[in-house]
Amino acid sequence: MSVDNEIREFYVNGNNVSVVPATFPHALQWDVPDTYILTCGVLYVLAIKGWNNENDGGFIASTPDHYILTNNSWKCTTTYYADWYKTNYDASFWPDAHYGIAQAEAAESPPFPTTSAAMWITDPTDCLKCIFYCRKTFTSKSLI
Ligand SMILES: [Ca+2]
Repeated sequence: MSVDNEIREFYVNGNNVSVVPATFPHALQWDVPDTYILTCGVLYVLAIKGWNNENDGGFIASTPDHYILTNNSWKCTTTYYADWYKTNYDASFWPDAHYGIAQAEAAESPPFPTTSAAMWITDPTDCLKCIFYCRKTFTSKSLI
C-alpha cells in the first residue's frame, strides 16, 4: 500500500494503527510501498487518511488474492466526518472512489506497474492539495 503523498492515519476495523516508522517506514514516500500484515481474524473496514501536498494524489493497496484492492468499490472524500473510520459508520453516501491522474504516474513508476490491478484512488475532485479520506466496508470473511 502507498499514499501520495503521505499516509496520515490508518484504521483496521475501526482501530487506529499508528503511522510510525516501525510500521510504515515509507509513509512519506509515495513511490515506496509499505506492507501491513493484518492480524484481525475478520476484516470489516479499512480506512485511511491521506495527505496530498501537490499534483497527483491518492491511495493504492492490494493483497495477492485481490480481496483488498483499491478500485471504485471504495469510498473517498475530502470532507471530514466524525467517526468516519469506525466500523459501524455508514459511508454509503460518500462518493465512489475516483481514479485520479496518478494512474499515469503509477504506470511509469514503482511500486505499482501497469500490470497491477490496483488503482490509485482519491476523491472525485482529484484534489491537488488536500487531506482525503478513503474507506471500504468488507463483507465478513475469515482471513485466517
Ligand atoms: Ca502528490
